[in-house]
Amino acid sequence: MQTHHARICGAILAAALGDAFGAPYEGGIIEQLLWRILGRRRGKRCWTDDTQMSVDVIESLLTCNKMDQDDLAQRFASSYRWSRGYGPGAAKLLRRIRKGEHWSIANQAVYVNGSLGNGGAMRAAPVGLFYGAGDDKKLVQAVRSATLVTHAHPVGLDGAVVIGLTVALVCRDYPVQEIMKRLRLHIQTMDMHNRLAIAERFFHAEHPVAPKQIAQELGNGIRAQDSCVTACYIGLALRKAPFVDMLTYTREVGGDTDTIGAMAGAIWGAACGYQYLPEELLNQLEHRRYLEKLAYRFAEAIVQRQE
Ligand code: F2R
Ligand code: MG
Ligand code: MG
Repeated sequence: MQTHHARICGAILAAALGDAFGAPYEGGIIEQLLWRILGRRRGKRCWTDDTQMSVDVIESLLTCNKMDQDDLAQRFASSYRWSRGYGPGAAKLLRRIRKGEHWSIANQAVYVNGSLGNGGAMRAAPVGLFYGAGDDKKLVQAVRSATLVTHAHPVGLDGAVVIGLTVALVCRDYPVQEIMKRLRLHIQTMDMHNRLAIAERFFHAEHPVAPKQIAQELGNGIRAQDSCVTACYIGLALRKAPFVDMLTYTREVGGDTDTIGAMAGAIWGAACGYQYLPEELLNQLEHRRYLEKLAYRFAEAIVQRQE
């Protein structure tokens, strides 16, 4: 597998692993008990909404060869299953779309200003990879369009830009300082700028900052401002460490562990490539072969676009 292919496949599979192996630790005791029942199928680790919606994004991009919001909305709505652990607002919104409401109405029907959850960011990596070779402006526009289908709030949109742009830049080996500089150019809310400023301070430290401090200062919650920069920091700061160390660190940060794991995983995978993912974990992943084939097809399509 060529380097660029390996990085694209790495980003997709690492995100799925981060999701499936983070899910048992997400949320409070009730969510964790529920996931003990729902989270295993035929001996495999199930993925959650994070991976399902990323699969929808990839399938949509492969079919339409561009970001098509109407197509995406239909895919999100038809693959929705409560057992994948969707966000409460997202679940309501997707059921409305299923009943025929247009996404541009539904995305402001649950929360007046739209959702600021991290559900747009958790599926932004494939958009970043697909538009990665063009200029940042086009990429950011595509990420915002893909996010808007369910997350109209400026903070929800900014969270997706943080993840989509970071994945695209790390895939092309940009240094951390340059990634931070470019993120600052495209982020529109103070909430996200403040988190980025903290992360930049942490990047100057010699070793990765302790997970507890990350949780306190960057956040570990379900809202975009409490998890996207956190994942960006984890993925970048631990990109030279083994994948399992990144997973353990994410678990210690706690909170929304499946989503932080999925977003940090995408960054880690784009930096390191598929070949560095542990076989032992891949073997436990639900629908591993399907995901690998999809990721490979996606990588082929991206490389063709760029030729
Ligand atoms: N659903 C889960 N995990 C179950 C744990 C739920 C937890 N106890 C909790 O609700 O705090 N995980 C999956 O959901 C996350 C992605 O969510 P998404 O798609 O963004 O959904 P939603 O519902 O739109 O937003 C999530 C929560 O954010 C708050 N929120 C959003 N917009 C808001 C607004 N405008 N004003 C105030 N609050 C807003 C709400 O609490 C939403 O429930 C991922 O973790 C995924 O794994
Ligand atoms: Mg989830
Ligand atoms: Mg989550």
